[in-house]
This record gives sequence, C-alpha cells and structure tokens, in this order.
Amino acid sequence: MKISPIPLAVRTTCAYCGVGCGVQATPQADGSIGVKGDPAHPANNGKLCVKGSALGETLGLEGRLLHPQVREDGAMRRASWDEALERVARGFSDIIAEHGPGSVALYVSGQLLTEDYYVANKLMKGYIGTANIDTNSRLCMSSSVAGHKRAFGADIVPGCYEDFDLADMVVLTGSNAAWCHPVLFQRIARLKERRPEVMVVVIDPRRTATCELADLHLPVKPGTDVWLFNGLLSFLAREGAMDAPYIDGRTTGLAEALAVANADCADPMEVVRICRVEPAKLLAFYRAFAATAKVVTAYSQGVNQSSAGTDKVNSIINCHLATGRIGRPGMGPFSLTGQPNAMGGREVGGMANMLAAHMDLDKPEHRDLVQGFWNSPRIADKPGLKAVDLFHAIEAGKVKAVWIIGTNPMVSLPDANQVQRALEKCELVVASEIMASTDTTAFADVLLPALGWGEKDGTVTNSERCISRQRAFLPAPGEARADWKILCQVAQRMGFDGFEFGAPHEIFDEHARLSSWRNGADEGGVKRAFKLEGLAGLGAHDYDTLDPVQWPVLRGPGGAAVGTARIDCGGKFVATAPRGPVHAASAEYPLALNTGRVRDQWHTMTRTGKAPRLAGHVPESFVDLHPHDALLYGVREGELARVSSAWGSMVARVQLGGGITRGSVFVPIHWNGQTASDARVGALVSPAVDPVSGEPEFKHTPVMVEHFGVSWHGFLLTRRELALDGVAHWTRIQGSGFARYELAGRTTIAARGAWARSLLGVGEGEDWLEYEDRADGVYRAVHLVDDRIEQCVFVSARPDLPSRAWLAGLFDLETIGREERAGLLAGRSLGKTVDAGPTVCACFGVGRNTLYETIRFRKLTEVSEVTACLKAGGNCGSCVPEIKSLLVEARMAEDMLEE
Ligand SMILES: Nc1nc2c(c(=O)[nH]1)N[C@H]1C(S)=C(S)[C@@H](COP(=O)(O)OP(=O)(O)OC[C@H]3O[C@@H](n4cnc5c(=O)[nH]c(N)nc54)[C@H](O)[C@@H]3O)O[C@H]1N2
Ligand SMILES: Nc1nc2c(c(=O)[nH]1)N[C@H]1C(S)=C(S)[C@@H](COP(=O)(O)OP(=O)(O)OC[C@H]3O[C@@H](n4cnc5c(=O)[nH]c(N)nc54)[C@H](O)[C@@H]3O)O[C@H]1N2
Ligand code: SF4
Ligand SMILES: [Mo]
Repeated sequence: MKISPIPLAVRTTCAYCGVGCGVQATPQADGSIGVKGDPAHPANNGKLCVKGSALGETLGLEGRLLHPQVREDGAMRRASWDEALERVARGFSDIIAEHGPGSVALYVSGQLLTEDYYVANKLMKGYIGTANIDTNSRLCMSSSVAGHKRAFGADIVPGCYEDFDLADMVVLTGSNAAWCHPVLFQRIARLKERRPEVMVVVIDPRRTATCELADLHLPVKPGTDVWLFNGLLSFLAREGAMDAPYIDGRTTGLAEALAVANADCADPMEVVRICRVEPAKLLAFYRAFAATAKVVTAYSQGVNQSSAGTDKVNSIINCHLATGRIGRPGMGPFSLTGQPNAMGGREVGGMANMLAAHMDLDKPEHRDLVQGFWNSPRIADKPGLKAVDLFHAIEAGKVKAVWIIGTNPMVSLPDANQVQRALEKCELVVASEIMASTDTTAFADVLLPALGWGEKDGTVTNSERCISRQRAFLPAPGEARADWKILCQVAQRMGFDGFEFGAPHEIFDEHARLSSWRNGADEGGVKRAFKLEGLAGLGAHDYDTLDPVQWPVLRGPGGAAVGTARIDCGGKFVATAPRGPVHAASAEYPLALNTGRVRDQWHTMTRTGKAPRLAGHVPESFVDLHPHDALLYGVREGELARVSSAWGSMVARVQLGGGITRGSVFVPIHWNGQTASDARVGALVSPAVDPVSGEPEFKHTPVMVEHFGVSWHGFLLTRRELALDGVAHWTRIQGSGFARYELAGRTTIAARGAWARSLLGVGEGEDWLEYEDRADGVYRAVHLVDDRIEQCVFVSARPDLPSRAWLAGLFDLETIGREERAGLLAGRSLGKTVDAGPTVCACFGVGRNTLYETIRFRKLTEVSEVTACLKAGGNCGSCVPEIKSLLVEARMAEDMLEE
C-alpha cells in the first residue's frame, strides 16, 4: 500500500493588502495549493478575505515571464541571464559615466519584500550615489509618511489592530475598508456585534459597502476633509474637550494650528456649507468625537491621494493630539496601508526623499551614519525625483535609464499617456516582472523574470508595524530569480562590493543591525524609533522560524525579541489651512472623477485576473454616476460611455445608483490594455500632486461623460486565445477554463456568420450552431468540439444579452445535450442549468439570482439565515453588505405585492 505523506502547511503572509494576514499554504495531491488563514497569525487569527482565499488560483504559470529577454532590432528575444544582466549593468554604468548618477533611476514597489527593497535602496543611494529611487508608495502612502514625520518627527503609526477591538468609536475616513481591508473590517464588524453601542462613522463621498456598519455616514464633498477636521479641532477647543495636561506635556504648536482652524472653520454652519453635509450629522459626529475617549480614526486613499493629502493627514492627527488620544489602547489615528509591504519599504528608506532605517537624506549626521555602516563609496546627499517628476524627467531626456521593479506604471501612474511618451523616449528601460505581457513590459528593452508570491522568501511589514515572513512553498519557475538576487548581481557587475548576500536572512540581518546601529542618545548617536535590535544576528534557522513581531523590536531577557504594540510618541500640531483640489470642475469638464478599487480585483489584475472565482463580482470596468447626472449627460445604465479629461479618455459601462453624490463619477483602477481595449483610467488622471508628499490627486480629476454610441453589443466565451482585431470595444475576464469577452462594435456587421467564424477562427465542417434574427439584430453562434462547448458568441443591437453566468455553467459540462443545444439557440436556459446571476459571494460561488430567489422563496430576513441556507457570507464576510441590500430589495418587493 502506498502511503501518501501528510502535506505540510507552509506558513506565509498574504500577497495583497496591508492587513498582512497570515496564510497556510498546503500543496495538495493534485498539484494545486490549498490556502487557509493562519490561526496563529495576530493580524487575522485564521480569517482570510476572498482575495486571500483565492491565492491558490493565481499560481499557475500561464502568462508568466520565465526567461530573460532583450530587445534587438526593435523586437524582444530570449537571452541568457549573463547577457541580460550585462546589458543592464553596462547600460547603467555607461549612462552614469557620461551623464552622472542623476541620469539613471529605479522605480520600485511596495509589493517587494523588505530584503529586495533594502538592496535596491543601498545600490542607488550608497553606490550609484543618487536618490533617484522612488516607488509606487509615492502614489499610495507618501502623504501619510509626510504627515507622520511632521507630527511625530518620524514615520510612526502609533496604534495597532487591537485598538479596533477596544475602541468605543471608529471613524473610517477616505477608506472603503469593507472591500480594501476586509479582514480588518470584519474585526470592526465583530466589535460592533459584541458591543452595538460602539459608534462607527464613515466619511466618504460615496455610499460604499463600508457604510453598512456605519451609524453615521458623512458624504462629504470630495476634497473637503481638512475643513471637516479643522472644524472638529475648533469644536473640541470650544467645548472644552481637549486634554490640557497632555497638550502641555507632550505636544507643541497648538496655538498656530487652532488659529488656522478657527479662521475658516469655527462656525459649524460654514463647515456644513463647504463639506455639504447635513448640520445634524456634522454635529452628531463632532459631539460623539468630543465625548468618546476611545476613538480610532482610520484613513486611507480618500485622504492620502489628494493635492492636500498631507494636510488631510495632519488635520486628523491634530484632533487626536488635542485629545491626547495617541498610542493608547483603543485610540489613535491609524493609517491603513495599501500594499503588503508599504511599511517595509518605508523602513529601508525606499523613497526618493528618505534614507535607510528611518534616517533623513538632508541631515549630514544621518548620511555619515549610513555611509559609515555600509562603508560605501558614496552617499546621496539630496532628494531624488519623486514618481511623477521622475517620469517627466525621463520624457525630458534628463533621466536616460530606468529600472522598473514590481509595479506597472503604464497603468497606475497619473497621466499614463505621459508615462508612455517617457518610456518610448527612454534609452534603457529595464523591467523585473513576473508576467510577460503587461502594459509596461511592452516598452522594456530588458525583461528580467522575477520570483512571485509563493516562490520568494523574505519579510513584509503590515499596517500595525508587524514584521512577518513570506515563505516559499513552490519551486522557482523557469529561470526566474529573486528580486534581491537580480539587484545584487547587477550591482556586482557594476563593480560594487557590499552585495555579496547569499540568502535573504543575511540582508535582513544587515537591515536589523543598521536600524540599531548608533541608535541612541549617546554621542555620535542618532536616536530613532525604528529599531530592530532584537532581530539583529538572526541566523538562517531563526529567520525561517521568525514569528510575527511589531517594531520597535528590543532584546528581552535571554536574548528574546520583544515587540511593541503601541508607540506613545507625543507630537506636533501642524497648522493646516484648507484648500480645494488643484483642478476644479469646468464647463468643459463638469464632473469630478474619483478612482479606486473593487472588492475582488487587485490593482492591474496581473494576479487576481487569473482567478475565475474573483472574476464574477465585477466583470468589466464601469463608470458610476448619479442618476441625475446620467440624465443630464445623456448616458444610460448598461450602455457604454466615454469618459474624458484634459489628459486622456476611456470607455466603460454606465452604472447608476452606486451611492455616488451628484457631480462625481467613480471608475475602478484595475482594467488596462491587457484586459480591455480602452479602459485605462490612469490615462485620464490629472498629474497634480501634493506639494509636501508628491502624492498624486487620484480622487479628483475634472472629466466629462458622453454616450459611446455602438451599433451592436455582444459577448463571447472561448477556450482559445483570440486576437480581437476590428472590434471597437472589448473587455476580458477569466472564467473557469475559458475567457469571457464583452464586445461592442461601431460598424454594422454585414455577414454575421462569416464574421463570427473568422473572429473565433472556426472553419467549415466544424460543429457550429447559429441563429439569426435580422429584424431584431440578434445573432448567436456556438462552436462545439466533441459535443463539448468550445466557444460561443452572442450579438444584439441592444445590450439585452443572455446571462453570462448560465453560459459559463455550460463550460463545466463534458457534453452539451439536446436541451442545452436548444437553449443555446434560444439564448436562455431551457434545461436544468439554472442562471445563478452575477457572483455576490465569491468564496462559495453564490450568484445574485440564487440569493434573491432563495431569500424570497424561503422568506429570509437575516444574513445568518441566508448563510445557513446557501453558505454565502459565511467565510470572509466581504459580501455581507451586498446580501443585506438583497434582503432589503426582497422585502421591498414583498411589500409592494402586499399593497
Ligand atoms: N480589493 C482590493 N483591495 C485593496 C487593493 C486593491 O487593489 N483591491 N489595493 C490595496 C492598496 S495598495 C490600497 S492603497 C488600499 C486602498 O484602500 P482604500 O483607500 O480604502 O480604497 P480606494 O477605493 O482607493 O478609496 C477609498 C475611498 O476614498 C473615497 N474618497 C474619494 N475622495 C474622497 C475625499 O475627498 N474624502 C474622503 N473622505 N474620501 C474620499 C472614495 O470614494 C473611496 O471609497 O487598498 C488595498 N486593498
Ligand atoms: N487612478 C488611480 N491610480 C492609482 C491608484 C488609485 O487609487 N487611482 N492607486 C495607486 C496605488 S495606492 C497603488 S499601490 C498603485 C498600484 O499600482 P501598481 O504597482 O502599478 O499595480 P500592480 O498591479 O500591483 O503592479 C505590480 C506589478 O508587479 C508584478 N509583480 C508581482 N509580484 C512581483 C514580484 O515579486 N516581483 C516583481 N519584480 N514583480 C512582481 C505584477 O505582475 C504587476 O505587474 O496604483 C496607484 N494608482
Ligand atoms: S485582508 Fe484579504 S487581501 Fe488583505 S491581507 Fe488579509 S487576506 Fe490578504
Ligand atoms: Mo496603494
């Protein structure tokens, strides 16, 4: 008898958001990887959201970049590592020799591991001698970093997740945590369940899924947060709600900050007018904040991604300083970090205006300390170019070589068409990637295959300063190498010593030692909060078995590492004079474009786009408008619209009633040139940035919306790779064993049969069913191979096409029977295969129709009952807000029947 070994779970950390959940990955007998939450990880105690749960579906090698490639005579060809590394090292060295160190740059990512990031930063700042290394964290957290530094003197998040269990009031501002930090959001949901009296306030111009928990939703006018929080500071002073001993003992600068707050915001009615919120709601918020000691104010991109982002951060922190609510249990300002290692990147000084280990570029004693520790030939002595400026400098020809690692700037930077011009112009574009084809790799001269999640080894730091290990459980695919290794190999080829690392733990050790080196008040020391003293000197084994720990990490009795849950840091008030977004709406561009995330996709979809389970929730890009604005601008729900700004344009499906206020539209960030013909929202976004942090104003670009007229709508499902030439508009998502394309055309198709066969590449004599109703403009065709459905295409003059969920179900069948064939031609299910509708619960694959019908048929009134019947909502909980709205919808339908 063959005894199969018990599969061993590898404990690692989720690849996605800054919650930083612990994951157990277990190789299964069939070669797949089982993914579960790690019950022992403090960030999630065993829970995972749907993106985390679907990690196993993203590990396939389809589309991966497996070998180095170099450009030759305009085309990419496979190359050896030797050749590719040499081309990068020589290219960088030659350009530096001719034009100086400032003519090259690195553009990296908060999704790199701390070890990768450390090496990149060391190479640029200590060896090449320029601070031209910036990161996508500039687009993400740089306003929080700048705000922390102004208030606390260092980039410190004083609180921790436990504060969300202990709080009596949670304010979520500029955060759609229900979709973007789901496991933390569920923690708040549990708090509210345990203690319903806990007050949850959501401040967001949209009524998002996060509002499901809110006792109070303040739908502020976009960009007015500073008025709101200045008004709060002023209110706290007037009501005597400030903590005078704390202010006297631990803070500076109140008088100036308060004077500025009082100047514009002393009268709540003035705040009401500017922020456009109801007076009673505003006062309810102010009074509750004044009366409740244990308040956590958590914030994310509605705060950071603004031309006043740093001031927004400080206006929030000011209110916490005024009440002494910093770094104490159940209270504090809390920056929700986006990427899995946003925080780690900041620790190694991975941005253009920072130095390693929380030291500053502009302080000679800090530079000496770092250079001395590295024993490096140089040290950058002035800030490098921040992301947006960097790509302008590339277009201007000042920066001639850029190495992009772990980010997709052609999609994610603002004014993305400018990025294209820059990359086209740049002499040497190097990209380290896991995927072969992205919007950015198309412009690379050298492509370097990197290890991805599950293959690479190192550490990440989450929103609460918790350092935890990402561990490999898969072999390296193809010739892919770890990012740190590629960087070290280039550094060595450039002739630099200091990069002889053999394994990640050696890099981590150097990082930990630097953080504690001369880190004290003694002579020659530079005291800083970031300290990993207790982690210095970890050997391979201790590093491998490292448990999650929050910095600062000190050395306890017996040498044990002792982490720190909260940092009681005191602080400085910052005067924040309110100002609106850089570009206001105009007659030409009357609407404000707000951009952000959807529940089941991650950024540019290179990984989540592979998981069928994640595709059904939001299958294509959309533009969400208020119904009045839709009427005003002549666009209709379900049809297409062109959204344009002064910088660019895109096409998306019109959606109404997504809880958006008049005058704004919302478009998701995820779709790009790989997943749609024309849905890259970055092309529209204004390049305006915050003057302090350099973070772009991603949430506020003036745009116009107009009807995108088409002569037909359609979609196709296929098991094959297709080139969709000549289709005016298409968008693609991954199904289980097939790809689904939504299509639209602007020219009438003369002979539909011939057109469909040529589009799908189907020859004469193949099993081909078709149906046409010329009068109605309806056409359907199905291609079968051995009685199994291979592809199908549906076209109609109107967007009233059959259910994709029903058709997707047919792709699971081994044979298509008579009844299904008839159904295919009729365009609806005639047999047993029911139409589940669009996915609501991605964990258990439960569709909207199934939920709605079950709720009505069984007369369900509570989410728990729905979960009991269908499991939906019972795992990660991300779909609970949607189930709740279906319960309401069903109840309304019942009420109407009764009347
Ligand atoms: N599903 C999913 N989760 C993710 C990610 C993902 O791609 N997909 N990405 C991760 C990353 S890197 C990040 S940075 C985080 C981002 O997480 P979040 O910041 O929560 O997400 P966003 O959707 O960018 O924006 C948050 C909210 O800000 C609101 N907002 C816009 N303008 C204003 C304003 O002027 N004031 C206020 N108060 N609010 C405003 C928007 O309406 C939006 O609902 O998510 C992380 N988690
Ligand atoms: N309009 C608009 N734009 C935005 C935002 C917004 O709200 N609105 N948000 C901004 C924010 S907060 C963020 S964080 C950015 C995110 O934007 P990006 O960083 O551009 O988005 P990702 O898709 O995460 O890009 C990561 C890339 O790295 C690759 N990759 C994955 N793992 C590895 C690895 O281990 N090594 C290497 N070398 N490559 C890897 C992936 O395939 C992918 O191409 O977008 C920003 N852009
Ligand atoms: S909340 Fe979801 S995406 Fe974020 S770390 Fe946890 S499992 Fe991953
Ligand atoms: Mo982010």
